[in-house]
Parts: sequence; C-alpha cells; structure tokens
Amino acid sequence: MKQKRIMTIQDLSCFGKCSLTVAHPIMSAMGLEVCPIPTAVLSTHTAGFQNWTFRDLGEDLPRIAAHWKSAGLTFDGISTGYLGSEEMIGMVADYFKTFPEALKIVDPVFADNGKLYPAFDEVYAAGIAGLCGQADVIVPNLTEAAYMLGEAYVPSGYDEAYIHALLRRLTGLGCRVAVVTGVIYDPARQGAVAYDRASGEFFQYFRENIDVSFHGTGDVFTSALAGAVVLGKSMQDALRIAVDYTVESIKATMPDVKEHWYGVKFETCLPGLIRALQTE
Ligand code: PXL
Repeated sequence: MKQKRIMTIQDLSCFGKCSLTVAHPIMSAMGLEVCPIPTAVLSTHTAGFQNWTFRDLGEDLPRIAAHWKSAGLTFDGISTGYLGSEEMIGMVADYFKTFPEALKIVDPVFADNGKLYPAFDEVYAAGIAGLCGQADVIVPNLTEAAYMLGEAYVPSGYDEAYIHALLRRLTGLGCRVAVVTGVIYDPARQGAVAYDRASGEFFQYFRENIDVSFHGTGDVFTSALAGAVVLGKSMQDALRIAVDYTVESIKATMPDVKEHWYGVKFETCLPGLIRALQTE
C-alpha cells in the first residue's frame, strides 16, 4: 500500500516536548512519511519558561513550497500548529492553495485556560480563525473556540447542547469538521467531541478526567488525530485513538509530575498507539 505523506508546519522548540518534536515522532510511529516545516526555532516553548530564544524562519516557507511544487511533490495531509506570527498564517494559507490535494488539519494553538499565549493577541486569533475556514478539520480547545467566535469563554458548567451548538458555529468558519478538546460534562470524565458538517453527525469519546495539567498534551492529541485521519480512520476511531494515547501519555508522566511539568512522556506510549492502529 502506498505510504501516506503528511507535512507538518509548526515551530521547533528544542526543549519542552511540543509542536514538531512531538508531531514528527508520533506520526512517524503511526507509519506516515512526515515532512516537517519549522516555522521558527525556539530554545524552549513559551509556557512556563522565561527568556526563550526565537528565530523566525518564515522567509523560508514560500521557498520550500516553491521547491516542493517544482519537484512535483504531493501530500495526503498538511497539519499545522503553533505558527508564531500573522505573516506566517498567510504563508500557511498559501501552502493550502499550493497543495490542494492534501487534507488540512489546523490546530489553532494560541490560547488555553481562558488566556492567550504570551506571544499572541486578538488580531492573531482572528487570523487563525480565517485559516480554520480553509481547513478540513480544526482542533481548538474551548478557549481558542471562544476567541475565534468572539464569544465569552465558558470554563465549566456547560452541557452537551452548548458544545454541539459551539461545534456548529465553529464549522460555520468554513471547515468541514470541528473537534473540541478538553470537554468535561461530568467532572469524572474528560474527552473530545466532533461535528462533521457534511454528514450532520456528532462524535465523542471520553476517558477518566485526570486532574493535572501538562504542557503539550494538545499537540500530542492533534498529532495522533491528524495521523489517524490521514491514514483513513473514521472520525470516531480517530477520536478514540487520540484521546486514549493522550490519556496514556499523561498517566505515564504522573509519577514525575513535578519534574516533568513541561511535557508528557509520549515516547514511552508509542507502542500502545501502534497497537491501537493495528487492532482497528
Ligand atoms: O504546545 C503548544 C506550543 C507550541 N509551541 C510553542 C509554544 C506552545 C504553547 O505555549 O509556546 C513555542
């Protein structure tokens, strides 16, 4: 069978287990050919560290696309994460036009827990909302969903009707499928809920709610989801594979929660992810 090929466009944070250092190994383990495009190089991620270095590599993005196009390369998928600047959002939109054959998965990555990440503002959030309109699948958390829709963030106490209506409004941005992560209806359970505008179906998958917050779990989830979707899994299977893998990665990190706050030990759980794909 022809190997699926995905490009992933996001930053390379050298320390901290997020973005490319998570997406590349996870999707490679899933059997995809992964072509990474670093948008920037940072010494660490920006959540919890201070004085990180940041080198913008935006200039190279159009050049890489032009070269790949002239070399006749095609892609089954494009997944995007932390981009770093509004200019970069425009460049990624150009990639979407240059490689129309690819399934496009956009993780907004600009906010969490009701707050924007340090490097971003409302203008950036609006730019990402525009990019989400050009994607096939978007993967916001509840904070990003609220910012993109210009609504108040509802941290808890919502019900299924609220989440379903939120998902409908998110697909109104222009994408076909919206997935929201970090959904908690019952304090004992946490999961992801998806809506496919084309079929009108909702999907959901929940696991036990582990009351701890690690950085980078969103990137782990989106990498597994993007890999599964590009491999041709159904949305229901993709949700289960991605939620289970994220939960297992969090559990593997719990014994070291203090020392390992910056990211999860997703590497040690890769064998389980590979098994989950084989048992489909
Ligand atoms: O995990 C998301 C992410 C990715 N890359 C960088 C970040 C963050 C979140 O803060 O700072 C550089």
